[in-house]
Amino acid sequence: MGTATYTAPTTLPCLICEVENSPDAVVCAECSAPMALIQEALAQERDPCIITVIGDSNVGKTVYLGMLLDMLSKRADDFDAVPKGAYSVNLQHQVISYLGGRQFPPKTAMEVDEWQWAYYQASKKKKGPQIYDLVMPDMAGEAVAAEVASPKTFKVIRSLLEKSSGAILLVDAALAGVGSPQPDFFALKLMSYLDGVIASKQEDRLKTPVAIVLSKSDYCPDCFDNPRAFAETNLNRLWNICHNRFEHFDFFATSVVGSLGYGTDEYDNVIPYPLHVAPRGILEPFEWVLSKL
Ligand SMILES: Nc1nc2c(ncn2[C@@H]2O[C@H](COP(=O)(O)OP(=O)(O)OP(=O)(O)O)[C@@H](O)[C@H]2O)c(=O)[nH]1
Ligand SMILES: [Mg+2]
Ligand SMILES: [Zn+2]
Repeated sequence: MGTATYTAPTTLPCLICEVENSPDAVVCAECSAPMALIQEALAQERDPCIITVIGDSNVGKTVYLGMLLDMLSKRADDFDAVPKGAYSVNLQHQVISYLGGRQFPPKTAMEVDEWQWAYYQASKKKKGPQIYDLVMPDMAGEAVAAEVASPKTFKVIRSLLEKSSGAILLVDAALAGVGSPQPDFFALKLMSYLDGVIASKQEDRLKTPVAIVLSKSDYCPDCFDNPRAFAETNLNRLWNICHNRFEHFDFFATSVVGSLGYGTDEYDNVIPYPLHVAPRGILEPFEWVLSKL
């Protein structure tokens, strides 16, 4: 009677969806987020900061995120970033290996349990001891599209966005630049979905920073000269919703490859091959998001 004995927790709440899981689970039973994330977050005793990379299928999320993580772990600029858990390195490893073999990585599977998640501890050397525990999953664009079209199909996406401190929205600048309305409409839908998920009071503009990354800008170099002007002209619907509903947003031109070659696959589809990797504008959006947190 009265003797306090230590008992290990019988369940652990998922970091993303808060559903209780058994401590030896590998992935969350509800949303498939890796439980290693939760163990890691508990060990840090800090609330992790979730930055979500979103965008349509084929906009370049996997390539961008893999490259970003690789640059962070190579101490680009004055960032210092340490992957937590070997699983965090998989995405970057995969993307860099494919690019090194002059290929783009395959498309991300729809199944949530096949997404790669990365948990990084990042800090800026010049800015003193502030540490960010960054959680960044690589989602499939088709899952994002399905969730936006009919909410609750992919609960993990909604939970993630609710918990996100910042978002990086990728928009295909190459498509927008040749006059396709698809990137603008998809981005508009995503922003209005995001608005619905994080809105607290209707009248207030949202404070969550959103970096809009104009991907594949190597196809339209004028993007680099003035990303905002490019967006105002070619992504006007997105431009307007940003101004009306978001307090912190900005546009960034990025590209991962310097030159492309073309070949055909087994079905005679023409596909591009990255002949040489020349990342441009990868860190800027990320750095901007951190500066607004
Ligand atoms: N020119 C150019 N093409 C790119 C660049 N990044 C990606 N691409 C092209 O875009 C395609 C899709 O890139 P991914 O990163 O797989 O796209 P994703 O957004 O992850 O797509 P899902 O996994 O389907 O959601 C690649 O196969 C390349 O053809 C870039 O910087 N420049
Ligand atoms: Mg992908
Ligand atoms: Zn979960």
